[in-house]
Amino acid sequence: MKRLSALLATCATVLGFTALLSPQAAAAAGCKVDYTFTNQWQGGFQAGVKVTNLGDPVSGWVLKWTWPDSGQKIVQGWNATWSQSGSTASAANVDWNRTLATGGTADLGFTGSFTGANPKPTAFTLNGVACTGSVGGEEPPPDPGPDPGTGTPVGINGQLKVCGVNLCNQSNRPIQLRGMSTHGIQWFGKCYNTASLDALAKDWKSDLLRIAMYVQESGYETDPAGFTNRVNSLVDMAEARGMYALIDFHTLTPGDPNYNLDRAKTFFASVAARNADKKNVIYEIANEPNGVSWTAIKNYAEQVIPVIRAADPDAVVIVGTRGWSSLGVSDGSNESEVVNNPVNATNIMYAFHFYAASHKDNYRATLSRAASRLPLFVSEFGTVSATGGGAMDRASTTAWLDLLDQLKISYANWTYSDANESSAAFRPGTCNGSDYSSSGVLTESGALLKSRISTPDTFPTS
Ligand code: IDC
Repeated sequence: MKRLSALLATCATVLGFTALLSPQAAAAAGCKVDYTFTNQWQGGFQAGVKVTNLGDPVSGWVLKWTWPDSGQKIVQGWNATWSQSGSTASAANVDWNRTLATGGTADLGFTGSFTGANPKPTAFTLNGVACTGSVGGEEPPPDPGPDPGTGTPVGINGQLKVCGVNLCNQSNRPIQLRGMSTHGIQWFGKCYNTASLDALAKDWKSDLLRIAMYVQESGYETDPAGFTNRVNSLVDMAEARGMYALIDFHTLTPGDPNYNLDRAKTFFASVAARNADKKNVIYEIANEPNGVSWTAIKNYAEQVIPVIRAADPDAVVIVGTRGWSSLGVSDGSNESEVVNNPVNATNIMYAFHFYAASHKDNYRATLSRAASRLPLFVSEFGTVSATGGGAMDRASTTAWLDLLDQLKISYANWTYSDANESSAAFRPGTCNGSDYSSSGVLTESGALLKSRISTPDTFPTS
């Protein structure tokens, strides 16, 4: 049967209609692909792709893969006929490498461009058959999973949980995570790459990366699969560096999260299933509800949280609060509406956001009071005004951060980006280069945040 398919494949290819055959008809029984980066530069890369046929000999083949990040484009390839449809790349044999004996190899390569992350594809097919890299019944060695690294925030703290009003680590001790938020990944994807995340983990010693996935404003709603992939690849990049990843469903306008309820269910079902075994993931289900009652927010939360729990039962979930996650203060209310009517779920925290130049003593008083009643997470704050611009308020920012440190409340600062606004940590244009470490690339806000975040953590282990 296999011989017959090979023969059919040969005839078909000679006649030039390989594409008309069902994939199985021209199938290779097994294959292995080595995809290596031979060079990378800002926005571009070169990759070598070595394919080894582990099955029956083939004459005429097509190698395919789908990038987990949709930002890659093949610019120019060699040793194959290259094409791309969406995030799926295809390399078809050229005349001289048409035949691949069992054990035979073909060495291909291409230059590409990318936006966002540039993860390697993980699944390949040769003539429609998955390249599992094994022959016959041999199983590939089990994947031990990435090592978060001893001494990293995830390595020390492991799976987090809410205990009382605190965020606790695997030793059941309260901890505070200090880190940065991306800007909208639909606009600033180029800022999140190997060099910038290395700087965040190693120079800033950040404990977490908040991944701000806008839903509107050219975000998730325009390309659900693409944005889901980009979030997942940023989760992996954080994990590889031992950082927590806060997946932020960045609703903003409209302010009623129920407008995006179906999208939220679809998105969280997918990311929670995909990341369930990871220890570094925290879910934030609605960035900043506004113009909407606490009852409506609570109702949204009680529909989305079970979707997450069904796939990933033990992850911490953060719920946005009324008035742009101000616990209601920006709407003239306060924390009592949550204290008296909490979300019916366990292992959750409530978001509190502030912008230091706009939100001062009465907001700090609310947070201080609420901190003994509710588990709070400052999943976003700025050193500037609530517009994201204006002058940095050093005194107010310092008062806020001292308070958060004292209360062991975790935080993420808006933004780890080079946006042309004073809330950004990097000067405009930084993300077009590869230097994220020198002091010259930092804004005033970036310098202050880096000095606060990079001080040693005190994570108790017993
Ligand atoms: C701001 C960005 C700005 C963008 C605007 C609208 O800094 O570049 O044009 O959003 O998308 C928030 C929001 C956050 C805001 C930020 C500053 O969560 O999306 O980002 N802010 O205005 N809440 C309070 C302030």
